[in-house]
Amino acid sequence: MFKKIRQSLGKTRRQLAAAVGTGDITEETWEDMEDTLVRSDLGVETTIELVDAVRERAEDEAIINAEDLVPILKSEMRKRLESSAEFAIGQRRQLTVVMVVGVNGSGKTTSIGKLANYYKDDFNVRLAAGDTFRAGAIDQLKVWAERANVPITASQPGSDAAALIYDSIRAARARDVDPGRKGALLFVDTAGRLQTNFNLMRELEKVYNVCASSVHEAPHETLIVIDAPTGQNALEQAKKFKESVNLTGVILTKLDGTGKGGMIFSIYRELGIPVRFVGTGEAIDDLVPFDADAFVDGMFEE
Ligand SMILES: Nc1nc2c(ncn2[C@@H]2O[C@H](COP(=O)(O)OP(=O)(O)OP(=O)(O)O)[C@@H](O)[C@H]2O)c(=O)[nH]1
Ligand SMILES: [Mg+2]
Repeated sequence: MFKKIRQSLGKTRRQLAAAVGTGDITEETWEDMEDTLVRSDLGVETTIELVDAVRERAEDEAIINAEDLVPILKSEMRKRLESSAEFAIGQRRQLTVVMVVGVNGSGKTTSIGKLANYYKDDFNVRLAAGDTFRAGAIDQLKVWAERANVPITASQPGSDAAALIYDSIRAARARDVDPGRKGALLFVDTAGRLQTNFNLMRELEKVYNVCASSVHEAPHETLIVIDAPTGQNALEQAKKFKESVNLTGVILTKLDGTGKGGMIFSIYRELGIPVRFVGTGEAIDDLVPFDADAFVDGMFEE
């Protein structure tokens, strides 16, 4: 399962292995470490903080060999990927509602298709075609529903997204809730939007509020899709989304296109929400649940 993440992290891995180096620790060891971490997209702040922490521990523990820095660096990295937030998918309830949001083209619809496929054995999954804005968006989600073999609730392009969500929740309640057996799981697709588009951001809030007022504690997860190649800019966008809706987690897509996983650290640092899934390609099974230990290991090991 982690093979895909490891492949996607190929570039970072080779760099990190080389960065720590071998032999005695010198001033250059620290400079190289810093350079490599920045180049792996960890961001300057995270990098400085990490290297300082590793350096302090290395001094405390009187470490002189560069190789011995690897476990320290790994444990400091791991510490920065901790989250106490429980993932709402998987907790027992009749109907779980998951909203998926983000800027245009980040991979929302594709990720929903993958998620539907991932969860369909354990839940009665339904898709809500909440992107009524972009021409073709509804048909695109229908194709994914077919591929994953799950039902979809859709309306006409141009119709009211909030009304469609309301209908989807009704459909899920009426047809997908299966007391004592599988719970219902509704994935809500939304139109891509720039955080600067006032009207579309209001629409997103409306959709959120429909979920909140129709289902107890919904949306149980509001996942923002961030594409890895967009880097730091994507984080700024995400911060703005956070001002409109209560984001609970991240799906990091297109990791296969960058080879750099360092952005994950900035997500934890700057957004304060956990990464839940990583997208590693365009196929239906190119989605991996995020696991911090495996991820950090994947950044180093061959
Ligand atoms: N390589 C790669 N491509 C991806 C991944 N996730 C999505 N894509 C591609 O990214 C493109 C955009 O994906 P969509 O799912 O349509 O993105 P979206 O966020 O729904 O787009 P809008 O609805 O237009 O805002 C498609 O060509 C996908 O195949 C991924 O993890 N890896
Ligand atoms: Mg879409």
